[in-house]
Amino acid sequence: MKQKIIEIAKSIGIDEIGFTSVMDYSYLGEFLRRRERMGYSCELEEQDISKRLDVRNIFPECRSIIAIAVPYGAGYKKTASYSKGLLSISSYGEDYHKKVRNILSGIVKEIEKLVDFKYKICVDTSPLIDREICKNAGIGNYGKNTLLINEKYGSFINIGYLLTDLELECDNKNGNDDICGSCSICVKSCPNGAIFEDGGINARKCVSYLTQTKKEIPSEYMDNMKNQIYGCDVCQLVCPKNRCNTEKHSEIDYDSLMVDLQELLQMSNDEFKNKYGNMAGSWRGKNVWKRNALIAIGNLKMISLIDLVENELSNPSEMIRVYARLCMDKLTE
Ligand code: B12
Ligand code: SF4
Ligand code: SF4
Repeated sequence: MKQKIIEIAKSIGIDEIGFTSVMDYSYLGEFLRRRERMGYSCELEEQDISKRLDVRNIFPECRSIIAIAVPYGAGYKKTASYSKGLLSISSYGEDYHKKVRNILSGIVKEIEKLVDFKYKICVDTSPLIDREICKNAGIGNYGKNTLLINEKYGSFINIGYLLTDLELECDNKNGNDDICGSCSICVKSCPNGAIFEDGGINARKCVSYLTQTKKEIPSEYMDNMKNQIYGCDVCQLVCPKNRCNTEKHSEIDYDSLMVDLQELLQMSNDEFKNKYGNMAGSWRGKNVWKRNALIAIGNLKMISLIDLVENELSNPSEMIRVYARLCMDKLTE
């Protein structure tokens, strides 16, 4: 059955697939509690640690997990723009939640032709720890930047998995291989110093987090957000393990990763949904992007937009008013 599933995946273009029967993740309990105590975790992850520690909490019948990696952004290189906002490559094109889910549904349909089985599809939004499950299934190993790095595609991979009641022969790769050695390029390159010297991150310092949170952003982190409107790619772009990706021929429409800041400030909710609603990065809604636009306008010193920023001082949203004031201070300092 395992071999048949590998062939099914190949027939729909997926060549990185793995299997694990590890259901109990309580071995991560102390690590997760320590992160929380140290203030390194964030509100974008499941807060109830006990829910995260056993796959059977969300799918009691689970016997085997089928994990896949879907590479993205082939050929992606660093973009610079001094008058636009930037989106991370993880938000490029069709929302990856939908894309990976559809691929997993395709695999399910084919397995169902062979056997009756129960399953649950997980991509990003479950309380479980996606990377640990996929690591155990043999999809990759951790880099110091905490990204799961696949041997063939590097870390520009979206990951997802099927919890199933099938009894499959599993790979179960439990150890952590040190794949970074003495390299620490990402540690030195991270704009906010979020990556620890010996690996791991303080999520609350990560620019990707800062572009998504609705909480107050400490002023000392704001300059380092530069003109990011969603996500951050720095620790992946600099990683030598991603040469397999960055050296590919680029087919990327870089314009679609750039945001017209003037337009964003003036957009209605419907206009925002029409233009950006299908992108993974728009999930927090227009006001969070608008807040980030105000930070970017301040960082880029876009004096030409000062009148528009001033209008935002009377925006009904308190968050927008606060960041409009900070932006005005930067534009007039
Ligand atoms: C919350 C969250 C975030 C938060 C916090 C991330 C973090 N590192 O903790 C923020 C907003 C910062 C974030 C950012 C990004 N995210 Co995110 N995120 C999540 C989410 C929803 C939960 C992650 C979580 O539980 N974090 C808590 C920690 C404990 O979990 P973890 O990071 O997976 O921890 C394991 C490893 O990092 C490793 N580890 C941790 N520290 C150390 C230290 C050492 C020395 C070693 C060896 C290993 C190691 O062991 C941990 C336990 O298994 C997952 C989806 C999910 N349900 O799992 C996506 C997910 C992790 N994100 C993903 C992506 C793509 C990103 C971004 C690249 C998006 C972007 N371009 O901006 C960045 C990358 C930032 C980074 N360096 O991690 C992918 C990762 C794919 C991959 N190849 O690894 C995931 C899996 C979503 C998906 N299904 O595709 N994310
Ligand atoms: S995504 Fe950006 S801010 Fe976050 S750890 Fe990587 S380089 Fe640092
Ligand atoms: S840049 Fe270097 S240290 Fe960071 S994840 Fe890549 S190989 Fe590891």
